[in-house]
Amino acid sequence: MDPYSQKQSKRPIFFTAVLTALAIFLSYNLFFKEPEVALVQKAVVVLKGDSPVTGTVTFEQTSKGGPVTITGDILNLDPSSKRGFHIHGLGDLSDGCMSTGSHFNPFGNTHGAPSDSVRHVGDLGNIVSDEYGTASLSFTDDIISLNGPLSIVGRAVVVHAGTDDLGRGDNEDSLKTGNAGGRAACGVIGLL
Ligand SMILES: [Cu+2]
Ligand SMILES: [Zn+2]
Repeated sequence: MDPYSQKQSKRPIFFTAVLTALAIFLSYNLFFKEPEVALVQKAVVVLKGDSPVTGTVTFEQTSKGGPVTITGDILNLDPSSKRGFHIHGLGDLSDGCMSTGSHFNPFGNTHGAPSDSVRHVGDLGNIVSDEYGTASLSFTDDIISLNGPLSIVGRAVVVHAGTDDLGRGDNEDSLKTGNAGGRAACGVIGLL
């Protein structure tokens, strides 16, 4: 074989390789690479309902999968009591707090305490009021998020009229609602 024809025969292989690499690069970028979206770092909810309970609660997250810090004050609760505090799945207040659905539960788990490995994503336990009926919140949660599929933005916070038994009530409802009773106040979580 003469050198000229040998040189020519390598060209199609070279171009096929370049085109294949290009196709892989483009399809990776089009279909697999996560688009970079700005991190949601802060959200807020204003609570009210068919009871005197009111409040404002702020959520903060500094990295995508990192813990969420929850701060705020909730007023006019029963003095010195524990009251159920959850993220419910829907941001729908068309029928007041009743239309916010049940506890945010994307994994189909049973109800539990915030520290349980099996819990609803929305299970934030109880808030505790002082002798004046004020609960000052300052805690973190590792499960809820302001970003990605576990984002609570657009969903609701519900403060209940009773105490969440954290799934330890030894009855069927305990593993669904924690027997936390009526919905004293609620609000939709929005961007801040
Ligand atoms: Cu609830
Ligand atoms: Zn729950």
